[in-house]
Amino acid sequence: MSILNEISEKLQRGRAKEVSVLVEQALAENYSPADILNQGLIAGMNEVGEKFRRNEVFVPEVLVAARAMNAGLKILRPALISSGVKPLGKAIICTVKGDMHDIGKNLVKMMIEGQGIECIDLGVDVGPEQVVCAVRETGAKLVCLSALLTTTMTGQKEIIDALVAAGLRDRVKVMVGGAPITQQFADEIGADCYAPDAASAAIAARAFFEE
Ligand code: B1M
Repeated sequence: MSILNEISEKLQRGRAKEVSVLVEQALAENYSPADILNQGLIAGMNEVGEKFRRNEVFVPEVLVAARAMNAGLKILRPALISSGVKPLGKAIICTVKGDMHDIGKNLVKMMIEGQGIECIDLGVDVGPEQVVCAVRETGAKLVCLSALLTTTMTGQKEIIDALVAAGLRDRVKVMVGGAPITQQFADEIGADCYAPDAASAAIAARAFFEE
């Protein structure tokens, strides 16, 4: 079994420590951080997601797998983020109100930081007021909103509406993403950009700051 398959397997079984060790080993063996991420960690998490959908595993198993994913990401992080780059600017990132999913957000954050953009992470379950305050306090020029549930995706619109009401909409670009989000939804709620994955989110973020 290749080391990337092994990472995926251990992640699915929630073996956080073993995932960390294998990620370290893969980096030492010169596997690219992108391959470790996509073919190891994300592949494993996708498998867990499918099993969860088919009711073959339940929330506790998903949680331990998520912990293993975050443990692996922690090791991978320095390799994903290029060092010594002068920040292009500041971005705010969060998962919207009512939504606790943060693995995708954390990935997007890492990839955006990898583009030399300082990323202020407000965490999960974040409402419009918190985002408005953070934009005022930090002067960030980009707001990145993640939503993983069909029931919370409207939280992205509420934040955009709040930015309009606070007179801040012209000062920031808003990027949205997350599994249920589409380009059509992004257009309907007045977002500036939709990114389907962390890599395209990072490219779009860089493009905003270089405009
Ligand atoms: Co939840 N969950 N979950 N869950 N969970 C999903 C999302 C679900 C699709 C599973 C399923 O039914 N197949 C389903 C949503 C159904 C729907 O609304 N359509 C679901 C559900 C129903 C729930 C609960 C309601 C379950 C329950 O309690 N009955 C509950 C809700 C809790 C809450 O948030 N209030 C719940 C809870 C949980 C856990 C806590 C157990 C755990 C989260 C742990 C954590 O995040 N710390 C969890 C997990 C892990 C998942 C799955 C299995 C995996 C999500 C994930 O991390 N994927 C997920 C099924 C699946 O997606 N296969 C599922 C890996 C991650 C890298 O992908 O987050 O999509 P993703 O991010 C991608 C892109 O979407 C994009 O880039 C990322 C990387 O390329 N992206 C952006 C994300 N944000 C972006 C922002 C951007 C741009 C791109 O710009 C700003």
